[in-house]
Amino acid sequence: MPSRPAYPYDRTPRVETDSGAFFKFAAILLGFTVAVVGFFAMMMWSDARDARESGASATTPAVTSGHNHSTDHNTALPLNSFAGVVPDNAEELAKAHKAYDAALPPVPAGDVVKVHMTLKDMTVEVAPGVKYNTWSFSGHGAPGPIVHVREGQTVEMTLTNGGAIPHSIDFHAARIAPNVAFRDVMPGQSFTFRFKASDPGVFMYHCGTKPVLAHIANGMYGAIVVTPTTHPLPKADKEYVLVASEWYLNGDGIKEPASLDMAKARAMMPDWTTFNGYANQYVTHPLTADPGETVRFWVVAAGPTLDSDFHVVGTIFDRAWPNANVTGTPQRGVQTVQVPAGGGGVFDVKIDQPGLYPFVSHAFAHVDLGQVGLLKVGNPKGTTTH
Ligand SMILES: [Cu+2]
Repeated sequence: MPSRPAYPYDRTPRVETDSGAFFKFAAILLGFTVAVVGFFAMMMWSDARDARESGASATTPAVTSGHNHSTDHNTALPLNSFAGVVPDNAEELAKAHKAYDAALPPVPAGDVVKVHMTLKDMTVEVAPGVKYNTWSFSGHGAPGPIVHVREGQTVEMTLTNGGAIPHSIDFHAARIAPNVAFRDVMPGQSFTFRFKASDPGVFMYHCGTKPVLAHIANGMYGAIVVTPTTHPLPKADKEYVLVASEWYLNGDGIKEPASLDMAKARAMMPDWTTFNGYANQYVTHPLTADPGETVRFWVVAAGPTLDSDFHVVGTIFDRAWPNANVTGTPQRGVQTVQVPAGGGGVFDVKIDQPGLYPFVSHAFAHVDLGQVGLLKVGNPKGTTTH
């Protein structure tokens, strides 16, 4: 159990006044009362926790395997933060980590694009040496694969549930009855639905099975880019997809994998925030561009709850399409754009001067927790050219 200072009681400066004895007595009495109440509260909490844990261990083999309510109570109050907790060899592990490929994949040919994801319960790293039990859309961890189609193509989506509990997939790019298309798929089953990608932009997809907070927090999200054809975008030389998200851990994930701490997810107290699922991965393995190239970022904030305030340090967006409204006129000369949880944004930068340009969520707690990367333009001095 963590020891927290009993703030503010032990930090309140002592102020002596002339009104003297009564207030001193009252203060002592109050202090005594607080201590007694606190003691009994602690005992009750401890009993409740023991009861929960013994109950949970008797009925639930693992928090990854089901909708059991033990996941709701892994951490009792006060909530423990594991922010920034990494093993000693974190730097080495970060270098060895294979970064999620942020490059926008090409659009498949044909009128119908078949997408098949086989869902798998798996352990991934969300930061160097920090393991987490995810429900992964495709056996690659989180986010799921980048889906790229052209406006007007039909997406034929098949979800095979290789996990232990029901899951589903909700595409924000679709206009479709959710009770039909986004329905739960039972373990071992597959389900196929189609939708026409008529609205260009970058959209989130995610599991929509209840509790959605838990399913998204466990890594069930990704991005689909629908490239516009009716009103094509200006040419870009490099295109990258970034999915911002946050992780809520019930342990540090170092010796054994962490699972979801639902209380922290509800309290919006993440341990790590990431681009493409792993803290700081593009700091160690920067995205690249040549000087003078136009770089396009397709950004989704998956949450589950927090927005991402997208900003590239050392430059200004040449074009920004807030809310990924790519059929509209882009904003120019914009510094930071909010990408709402469950929403997207598209951002062009054109950088002439070689250097290392951090891209961040400028809500800076996010940077501290890992939602930062580097765009390496050219071969700036002082960096390797691997
Ligand atoms: Cu799910």
